[in-house]
Amino acid sequence: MTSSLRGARSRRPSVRSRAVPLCRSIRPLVLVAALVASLAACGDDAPSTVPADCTRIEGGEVTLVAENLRWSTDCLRAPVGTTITFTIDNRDRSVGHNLSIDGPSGEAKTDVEQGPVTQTLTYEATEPGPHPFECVPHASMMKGTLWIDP
Ligand SMILES: [Cu+2]
Repeated sequence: MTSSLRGARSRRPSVRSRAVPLCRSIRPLVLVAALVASLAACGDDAPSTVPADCTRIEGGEVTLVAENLRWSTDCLRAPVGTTITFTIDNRDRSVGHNLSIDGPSGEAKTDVEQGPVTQTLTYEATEPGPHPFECVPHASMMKGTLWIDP
C-alpha cells in the first residue's frame, strides 16, 4: 500500500512538470473570467446604463416617498445642470429616514428625522453619470440611482 502510494507520488512530478506551464498560462484567464462573472452578478444593484422605466424629473422638482422602509422609486433621471429640489415625504411613523445623494461633485444629505415628516433637499446636478442615493440608516433597502444625462 505504502509502496504503491510512493510510486504514484514519484510519478506525479513528471506529469506536473509538463502540466504546470499550461496551468500558469490559463490561470489568469480563469481568474478574469470569474471576476467578470461576479461583476455581472452585481449588475442588478448597479446598472451601467439608465433603465428604460426610470422616472424623469420634470421642472427640477421631485417628491420621494419613504414608506414601509422603501423609496417610492429607485431610479430618477434629469439633465445635467439641473438644480433639483427633492421633497422627502417620510410616512413611516417613528422611523428615522433621510436622503443622502453621493454624486461625483460631492454629497448632499438631510438629517435623519422620524416620520411622519417632510424634508427638502436641493441638489446641483453638475456632473453627468450615476449619482447613488440612499437613506443612510436603511441603506440596504432604501437605495437608488439618480442619473444625470449629459
Ligand atoms: Cu430610512
